[in-house]
Amino acid sequence: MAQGFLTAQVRGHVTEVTMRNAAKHNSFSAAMSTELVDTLREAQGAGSRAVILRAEPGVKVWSAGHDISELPDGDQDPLAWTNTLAAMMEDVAAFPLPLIAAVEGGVWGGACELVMAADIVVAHEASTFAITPAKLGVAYSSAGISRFLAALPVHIAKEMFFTAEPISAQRAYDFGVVNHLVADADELELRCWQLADVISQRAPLTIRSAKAEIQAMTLPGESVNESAQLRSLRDSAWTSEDYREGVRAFKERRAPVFGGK
Ligand code: LCV
Repeated sequence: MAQGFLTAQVRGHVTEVTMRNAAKHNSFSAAMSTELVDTLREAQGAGSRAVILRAEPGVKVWSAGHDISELPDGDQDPLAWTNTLAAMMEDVAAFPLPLIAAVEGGVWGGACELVMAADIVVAHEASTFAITPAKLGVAYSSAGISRFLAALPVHIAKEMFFTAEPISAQRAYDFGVVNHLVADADELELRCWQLADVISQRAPLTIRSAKAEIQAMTLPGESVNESAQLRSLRDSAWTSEDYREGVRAFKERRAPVFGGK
């Protein structure tokens, strides 16, 4: 059921989805995550052959990632918690149609994974990209990390995970994460629609098959997620005092102080 965090516009065989919760920097609450998945399914059901995902023109933040107010507080068992953004990412990654991310503004945390999972990325040259779990003390899922590694060179992925500092759109372009850099919001829209229109004139079954093949060849299967050692490392972060400190610090608008336990 749509909650109004997103709108969809259909033209020909293309659906353009716009994130419209700028007041919360398009952070992904459970409701917005569900709405995105539902909207993508509707686009597919309506016969679209490509989808553009964008924010409203002129925003400073494309998306601030997971809605931090919905992360578990630390006084509840995080292992019993359902990570709604991670669940959304599974559906986005399995989405069979070409997904074009039209990026303007800062892209943070889980939203950065969303951009990495898109098939084509067009970005305003002032955009930035940051992978932020080390600022919050959370452990990132194996499936999520595999999506970063499918898009980024390994040393860059490590630098981004370890520093949590944003990189520029130009750097992202240099690494091949961004397909096209554009100078303004009009050009962003135009370039995305041009790409989507061309894609929608090509053979849909060929594209669907190519996308599935590329996903299968660039992303590992379930076995990595099931590693007991990795699971134990993730659990030790989720149950740590540092995780509680990271979330508290965001809410108190201060820098976190991590003790490593
Ligand atoms: C809820 C928010 C958020 C937000 N959630 O504006 O990848 S992981 O592991 O890190 C994963 C768990 C994840 O994705 O976590 C989220 C990662 N995201 C971040 O670290 C970015 C968090 N946001 C920020 O650092 C700032 O908001 C930026 C730098 C993006 C923009 O700063 P600015 O001063 O322009 P505000 O911080 O004032 O944000 C405007 C409103 O949006 C809320 C924030 O609490 C504020 O709400 P109020 O107006 O009610 O105070 N907001 C921003 N990000 N991720 N809420």
